[in-house]
Amino acid sequence: MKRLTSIPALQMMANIIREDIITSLQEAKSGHSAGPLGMADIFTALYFNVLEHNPRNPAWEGRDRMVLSNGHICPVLYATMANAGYFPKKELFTLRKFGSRLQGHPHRESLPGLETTSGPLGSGLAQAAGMASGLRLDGKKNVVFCACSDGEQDEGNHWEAVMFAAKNKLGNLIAITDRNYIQIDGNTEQIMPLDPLDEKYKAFNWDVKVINGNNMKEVLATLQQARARSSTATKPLMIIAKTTPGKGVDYMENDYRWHGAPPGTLKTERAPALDRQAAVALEEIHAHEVEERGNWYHSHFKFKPLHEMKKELKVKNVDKKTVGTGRKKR
Ligand SMILES: Cc1ncc(C[n+]2csc(CCOP(=O)(O)OP(=O)(O)O)c2C)c(N)n1
Ligand SMILES: [Mg+2]
Repeated sequence: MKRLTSIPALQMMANIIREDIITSLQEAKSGHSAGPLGMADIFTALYFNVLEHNPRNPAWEGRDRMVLSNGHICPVLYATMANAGYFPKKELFTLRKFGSRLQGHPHRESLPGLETTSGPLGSGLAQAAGMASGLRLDGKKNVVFCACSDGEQDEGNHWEAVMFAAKNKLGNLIAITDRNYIQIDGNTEQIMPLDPLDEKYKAFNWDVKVINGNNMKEVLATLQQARARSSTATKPLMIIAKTTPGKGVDYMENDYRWHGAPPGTLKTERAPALDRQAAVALEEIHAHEVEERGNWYHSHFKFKPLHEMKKELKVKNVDKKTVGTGRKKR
């Protein structure tokens, strides 16, 4: 895996991934916007720098395990995997289509590179802790990462896994909470208060780090240090990443109603007309990128966002003929 090592290159990739999230959601006409956009920086840092993995050989035994517990944010996982080379970017147009390998919640046996099937919240950390424990028992050095959300920590099962991981001193387990303060119906603190979340993990005998999950410099340094410490650590690590839901699209940012809505489907006070929503989202992400770093990605073919590739990929109407066969066994 070729790593992106500079902060500007990683920030640029995160914005390409944001554009690809919007394009795939626009095509699907359903799915989740807020969480995926907020977590784009973290997934970029993981897949383009921190993880030991091989997109051309997804089942490579030496790989780190990346478990996505909050399965509904899979548009960010798919867009990141496509840009990293797990499958052709064109396939992002099949998100949520019948027969696609890119289901609305990840289906492990459909797509090589997925470690688990997810969607039912609260179960991913238990699966990741089981993997970490198994790897330790086998004397393996692989590290297990687990992304989870704040809303899913209303599930009791999550806290059983927290206790199991601490008891078994799983230093090879690194969890990342998307602390965006929203869940399906509103603000997390109004629905089921979680704060002080860092103190809770400390009390459960975990190491804890609180970061700005949209600051690439901080994200990268934290994830690199976390991976480096995991070979000797005797406590699991929780990274509480404070993110902005809907990051990059002004009319979506910090509005919980975009939790499960794609552009073009929801009228809000801040949103433009329905038929302009996807275009405005793309324009805003792109304008921000150009403002920060100039027009870099137009000089790199492989760094092109998906919506600009529609013509050259000859994508017309996506139907069953153009999507994967699904259920590919590994
Ligand atoms: C066990 C379970 N209960 C309920 C749901 C329905 N559900 C899907 S997403 C969601 C909100 C979870 O909050 P969070 O993941 O923090 O939302 P986000 O920040 O991504 O908007 C709920 C209740 C589910 N997927 N699984
Ligand atoms: Mg949330």
